[in-house]
Amino acid sequence: MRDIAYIALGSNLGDRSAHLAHARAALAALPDSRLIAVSSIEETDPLGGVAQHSYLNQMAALETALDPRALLAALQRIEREAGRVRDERWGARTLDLDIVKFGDQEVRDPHLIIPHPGLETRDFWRRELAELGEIM
Ligand code: A4P
Ligand code: MG
Repeated sequence: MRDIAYIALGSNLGDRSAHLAHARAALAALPDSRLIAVSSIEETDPLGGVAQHSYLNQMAALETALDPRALLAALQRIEREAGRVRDERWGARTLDLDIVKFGDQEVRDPHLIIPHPGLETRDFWRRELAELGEIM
């Protein structure tokens, strides 16, 4: 079965638009998947209280036959390729990819929660989803 996954792209370090462009190309190249739409890019103030640069955020709609765990593994590989260094939680990052929604699926694993809990509080995610025609 193919579902539509909504993937949040975020970058606040280095060439932010280049990191988002890399992420879009990498998503489009995933196996058994088709990048069907992307929202406009928004510049947003950093959440989380750690002093850092503003973010560029964007939402992608990916039709995929991958299951949520396989998709998470693929996204983490794309983050690594973009040179992300995981140090401080909520800290600056070249590229962050989060699965915001995945069809109607709900996942409650220790390492994967779908829908993403941040959906409740991140207005920019909700705006971007609305732009893609996704009704919450
Ligand atoms: N994980 C659990 N559920 C998911 C999911 N649905 N999608 C786990 C992706 N990952 C999920 O993430 C930590 C762990 O979350 C992963 O190992 C995965 O197993 P991470 O990307 O390694 O670390 P992080 O991003 O620093 O932490 P976290 O909790 O994911 O934070 P967020 O929610 O990603 O927030 N401000 C603005 N303006 N814009 C932003 O995009 N992003 C963040 C990061 C902070 N401030 C921001 C923004
Ligand atoms: Mg994250």
